[in-house]
Amino acid sequence: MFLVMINGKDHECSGGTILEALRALDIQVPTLCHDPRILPTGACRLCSVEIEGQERLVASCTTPVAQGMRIWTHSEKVEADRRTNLTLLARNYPAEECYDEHLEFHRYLRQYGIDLTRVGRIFKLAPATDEPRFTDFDHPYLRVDMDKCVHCYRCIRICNEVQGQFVWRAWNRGDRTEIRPDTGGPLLDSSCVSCGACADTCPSGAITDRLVVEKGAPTEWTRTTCAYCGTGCEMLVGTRGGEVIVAKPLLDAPVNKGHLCVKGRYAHRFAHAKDRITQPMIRRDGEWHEVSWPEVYLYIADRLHAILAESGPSAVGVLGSARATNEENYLAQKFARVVLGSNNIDCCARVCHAPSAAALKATLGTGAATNSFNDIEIAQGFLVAGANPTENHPIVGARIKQQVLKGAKLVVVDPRRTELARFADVHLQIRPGTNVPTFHAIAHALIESGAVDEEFIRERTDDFEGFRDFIRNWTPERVAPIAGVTAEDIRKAAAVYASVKPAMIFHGLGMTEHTQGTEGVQCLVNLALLTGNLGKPGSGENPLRGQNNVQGSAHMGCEPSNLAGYTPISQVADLVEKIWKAPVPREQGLTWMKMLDAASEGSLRALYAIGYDVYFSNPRSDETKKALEKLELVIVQDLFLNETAKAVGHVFLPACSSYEKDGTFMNSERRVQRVRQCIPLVGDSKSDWVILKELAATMGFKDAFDFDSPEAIWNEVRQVWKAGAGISYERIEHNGLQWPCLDEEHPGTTILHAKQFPIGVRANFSKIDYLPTPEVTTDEYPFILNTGRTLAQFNAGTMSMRTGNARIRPTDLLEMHPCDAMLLQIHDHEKVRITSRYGTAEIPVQLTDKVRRGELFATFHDPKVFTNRVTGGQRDRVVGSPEYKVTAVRVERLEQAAPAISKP
Ligand SMILES: Nc1nc2c(c(=O)[nH]1)N[C@H]1C(S)=C(S)[C@@H](COP(=O)(O)OP(=O)(O)OC[C@H]3O[C@@H](n4cnc5c(=O)[nH]c(N)nc54)[C@H](O)[C@@H]3O)O[C@H]1N2
Ligand SMILES: Nc1nc2c(c(=O)[nH]1)N[C@H]1C(S)=C(S)[C@@H](COP(=O)(O)OP(=O)(O)OC[C@H]3O[C@@H](n4cnc5c(=O)[nH]c(N)nc54)[C@H](O)[C@@H]3O)O[C@H]1N2
Ligand SMILES: [Mo]
Repeated sequence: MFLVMINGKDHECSGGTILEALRALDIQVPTLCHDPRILPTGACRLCSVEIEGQERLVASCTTPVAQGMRIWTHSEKVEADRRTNLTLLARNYPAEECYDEHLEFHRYLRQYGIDLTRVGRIFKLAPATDEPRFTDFDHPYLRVDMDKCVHCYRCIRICNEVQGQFVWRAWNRGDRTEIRPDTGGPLLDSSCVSCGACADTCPSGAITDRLVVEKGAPTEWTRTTCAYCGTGCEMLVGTRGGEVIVAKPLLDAPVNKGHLCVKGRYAHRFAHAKDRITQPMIRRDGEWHEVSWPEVYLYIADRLHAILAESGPSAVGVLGSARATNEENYLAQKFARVVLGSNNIDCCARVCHAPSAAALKATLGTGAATNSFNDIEIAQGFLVAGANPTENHPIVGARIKQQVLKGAKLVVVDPRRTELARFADVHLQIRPGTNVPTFHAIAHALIESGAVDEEFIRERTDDFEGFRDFIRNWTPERVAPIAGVTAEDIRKAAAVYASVKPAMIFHGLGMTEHTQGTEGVQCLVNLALLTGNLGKPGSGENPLRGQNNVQGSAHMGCEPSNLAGYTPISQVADLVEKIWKAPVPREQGLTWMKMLDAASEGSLRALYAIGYDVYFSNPRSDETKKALEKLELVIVQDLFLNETAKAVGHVFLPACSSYEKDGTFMNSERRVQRVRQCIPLVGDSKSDWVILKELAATMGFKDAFDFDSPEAIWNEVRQVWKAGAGISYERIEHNGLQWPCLDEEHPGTTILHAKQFPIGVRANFSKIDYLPTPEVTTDEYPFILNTGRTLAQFNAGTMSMRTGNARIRPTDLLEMHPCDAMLLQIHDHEKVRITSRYGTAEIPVQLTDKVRRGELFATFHDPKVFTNRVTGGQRDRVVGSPEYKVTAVRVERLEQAAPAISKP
């Protein structure tokens, strides 16, 4: 503690800069170049204060407090200096600007009585150049007018220090200095990722949110959690007249710490899209007819009762929604089990990270990420395998990137040169589908070089000798030709990962969406065990989960074999029956993939798909469609008439977006966070939990579903799921809590397995045989197609395609190596046909050397392209997830008459 005198009064402060001390004491000094998210520079001098004994004023943002300092924050000298500095900053500012209370610069001008019309006349400098200042009024979200720039450099610094994009640059020097994007031209042509951090920090209105300019500043702000990916960013949603205008990141949010990406901040206009369905509908003779809610409930009840009476509970299936809340997913599985009497309940974790959950549960005992995002800043090294976080979990990606820029080591294992791969010490550009041998070879190299943690192996693992014998044959030399990388690089990857402690593993779908998805993840766990990177800060094995609440959806029991808490039915059914006052079915339920098989065979007759566009997102669309067409009743509950509803839907139930509801989401690091209603329900839509409750009541189960709020549902979840019992709504008013959280005193768990695993003190290494996928290239199908995501679009595209993101990324693209394209005479952005053994699609090509020759990468967000017409039918051997990442295809030019066979 330091004793200081401020403005004649004694204070104690705990150190840091003078500015931090002043802010802690609520003593306000103006700042223009300061933002707590970036390093202080002391450039604007507005925060300067007088310190007795020092002749010159000092910038409080860069000067540390010292014992006995006597500080004057508003002396005459200080205030005069501020006035002069502000006047100089204002000299070229447009005199006609109207006062905007949201802009710090405007507030200071007013506070210090600076009249822009006069300043200009007295001080305006002759322009140093004839070139007009940079403007950009064409970007869907940002509006740039550098006439209003006051050279605080906050945009440059936040872009560098938080997002790590380095877009904004200072061009020229002295009075000619001007801030422009890296390409000098419009933002859409630059490397900008539209995260909006620059607009968020700009104090003078030079970079602003376009919608705020067009629609007016929000009048209300509501704290909630982003509804896109599994990162779980908390934000303030700004609304005006019942419309979402813009979101602001929260500084105190543990996940995103004052940052958001293009989707969370801007991609929300889908909620107000003209084609949103807000009235229930029934399809008769091919035509959709609007009906009332009571009518639609009666219709569904009749049809489901008839099917249940004839064919029993195995003939119906329900899919929960990874986009809806925990409470809604809990009710969805309760609906399947109590109302329909069926364990045929699943969610899209099945096609996504079910292999991660299974692998982590089998090897370590808990099917979830071991560590937290806050470990990123502790980790000294990262292994990122089959994940592209700077696009798909952008806040996580930005945090990893910053840590790497500060010196942390990075190994990337991915067939494509992702953005993170460019920052990596080693990029193993392996062939799709070769994770198992690659990670075995890394394990081999770790053991061979002695780079293992012997103490950890001794105390926390079993049968290391057995594993060492098993791995002996998996030499980097043997694996190199299989994976298409050099033995040297494999050894280097092992050495880099083991060279620093602690090191974190993050993995994505490049690990799971394979025939050996679950087993591939088990091989990654081997590496964490060998190097002792488990149970410690900055370490662990962490799947980057997909949607906002996919972790929660499965965890709430939208899973054929597990009830809430991801606990096997046999273990908790008795307890659950007591709480539900209803029997829990014990028959093995069907996974989503098995439901589809059953639909093909005719034994599944009805499907209730909540917030999951199954026809569009499943692989091998033609087969999927054939199976879905056999169903007698397909109920789609969504915001939009999605591809499933259009193709095979019989009933449509209009759900509302997460801006319109209350509840909780569970993010990738096991954190349960609050979702709050920001705008009124649009039209006649309803929250999923209300629909489920009312439908259950119509079907005769009023009592079991008699909840009057999401909180009431959550409190039942806490009774069923022991590890979540301590997570009350009251406790997660801010920031959320990570499970296990056993009671209301429990602080939550940031790091799993610190002292032991739920399966015991020791874990086992997995000895997995490599079984190459049967999906192989031939002369007819010579390319390997890999599929995945892009920053600006999200999954089925139902949401992101209905926002300004459609201007940033209007359609899907097929990444192809320029040499392959040259041989096939394909030009950049030419539309081509890709054909696999399963189907065909037309898609524009993007030439890039991010992919290797012979390999292609397509996104799958645009229904006009329908990439999944091409993907195949192989599944993960353990949990059945589709092999989206490997499909043999050929590529043809559209204008070619005869289908030329293309050889890479
Ligand atoms: N912008 C955006 N963000 C999203 C989504 C979105 O659609 N758009 N979707 C959300 C969802 S549902 C999910 S599940 C997550 C997914 O997030 P990610 O897991 O990052 O998703 P993908 O882009 O599908 O695949 C990641 C990487 O796996 C690589 N890969 C393919 N095959 C292999 C292989 O055999 N081995 C290895 N090591 N790598 C391989 C691909 O080249 C790709 O770069 O993103 C979530 N976030
Ligand atoms: N080729 C290829 N295909 C893939 C993948 C791949 O890598 N390659 N990845 C797969 C993966 S990982 C996933 S997760 C799936 C994703 O596939 P889907 O789950 O089908 O896609 P989403 O876009 O996440 O959203 C599903 C639907 O939820 C609706 N929705 C949004 N919010 C709500 C809500 O609150 N309530 C209700 N009822 N509905 C809502 C949306 O409008 C949308 O139609 O795609 C899979 N398909
Ligand atoms: Mo996903």
